[in-house]
Amino acid sequence: MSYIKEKFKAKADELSAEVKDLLKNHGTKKVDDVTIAQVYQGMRGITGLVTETSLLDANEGIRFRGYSIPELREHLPKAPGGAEPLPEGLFYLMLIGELPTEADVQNLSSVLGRRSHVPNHVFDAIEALPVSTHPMTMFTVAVMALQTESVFAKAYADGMSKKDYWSYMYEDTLNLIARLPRVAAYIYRRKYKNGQHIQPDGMLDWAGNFAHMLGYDDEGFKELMRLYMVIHADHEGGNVSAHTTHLVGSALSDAYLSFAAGMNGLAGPLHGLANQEVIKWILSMREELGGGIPTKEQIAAYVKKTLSEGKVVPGYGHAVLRKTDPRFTAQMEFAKKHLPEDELVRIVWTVYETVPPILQDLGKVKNPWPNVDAHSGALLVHYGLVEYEFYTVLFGVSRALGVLASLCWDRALSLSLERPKSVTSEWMKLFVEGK
Ligand code: CMX
Repeated sequence: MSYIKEKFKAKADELSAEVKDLLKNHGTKKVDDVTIAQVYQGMRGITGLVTETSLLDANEGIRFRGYSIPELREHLPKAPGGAEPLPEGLFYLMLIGELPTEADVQNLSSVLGRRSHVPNHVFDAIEALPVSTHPMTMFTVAVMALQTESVFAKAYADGMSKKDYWSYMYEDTLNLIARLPRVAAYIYRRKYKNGQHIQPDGMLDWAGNFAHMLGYDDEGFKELMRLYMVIHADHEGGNVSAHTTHLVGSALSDAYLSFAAGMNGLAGPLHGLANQEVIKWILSMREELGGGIPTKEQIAAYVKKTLSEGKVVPGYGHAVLRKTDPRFTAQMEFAKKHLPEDELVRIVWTVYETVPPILQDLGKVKNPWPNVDAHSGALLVHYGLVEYEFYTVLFGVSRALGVLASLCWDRALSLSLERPKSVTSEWMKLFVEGK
């Protein structure tokens, strides 16, 4: 057994014993009350899940095992000559609960490199789809095709014991994370670069190699990919992609089945697809206004037009956050350092100065501030990755780190099949009448 796996097992055994005690001594203690509004309106704010890897505060934003994004940028190991954290380090932190050393991260990078082989039938499955297929559909099809490689599914079919679930889930998790950059890069090169594929570079880190296989060897882009893969990785357990992965995994579906399900949720425009919607919205605003950087007045008029057409302003608002998303701020800092004069970036910043008061004035939007998706597209366009339909796939590759680390914890803690109670509106009416 590898030392990282052994460490995970030791941590999991410790926490399992604590959870057992917690359930035995306090299992009947109430953590929440639930209102009818919450039941109808997306279960907002109901504490009903346990996710170890990260915790979201409405005002401060996300913390991964207690570390904020600025702290991660400071403390996680970097690539040689680089300034951004390596995503392998964040994965280690989410899985083990401790900051990794340089050696831990190097070890994880080479483990992922060794496990990254993608069987040919996965590429054949992608090739079977029309080139016009949305990249997120290609991505989930490819993940489903990879499911043939699940060691968890094989072990279950052979009759594995409950106490070994965590071990096979761990193996599937590392194998899947290792393979995703190759799969995603294949989709990109097939759809947008005439199928001219680029072989992996085994000397590079996970995100650096991903940038290389996409066809972007600029050091700035590699740094952007490392930061991008870190900030999109996890956002506690209730968001659609994380919750879906966890829910499907609770049926003992393997990591491939569970992750593919989560990715279908990420592909929705109110969740991960918002990153493509933002850049589409900005580009059509710029085109409609005749190019250049629009003024605040022009942006305000365009926002009001968007709202009057019954649409949302993409990249703004959040189900939990109530302040500017620190993932937005991290990208803004990256842009200030590397591309402060970029026109699209300047538009993103002017939109940031303009949109919040307009949304606030609507009186119904709970969070008028930008989320992670409001900034990412402008950075990608700067380095030449202009094919915005692909952006959610980048989000998906990153999100694998968090949701799959969580899936390992789910099996290690023996979390149950998820099965909340639902009622009909008829039931609700009778309940209100006290019947
Ligand atoms: N533009 C216009 N209206 C908005 C809005 C926005 N950016 N954000 C919220 N609203 C509206 C809602 O549509 C809702 O209107 P109705 O009452 O008419 O249905 C009202 O304000 C109240 O919504 P809320 O409680 O503030 O927000 P929710 O928790 O229901 O939804 C979210 C959160 C993210 C879906 C919503 O803010 C939104 O649609 N934003 C734009 C899409 C987006 O950027 N999504 C990405 C989120 C991050 C991610 O998951 O990647």
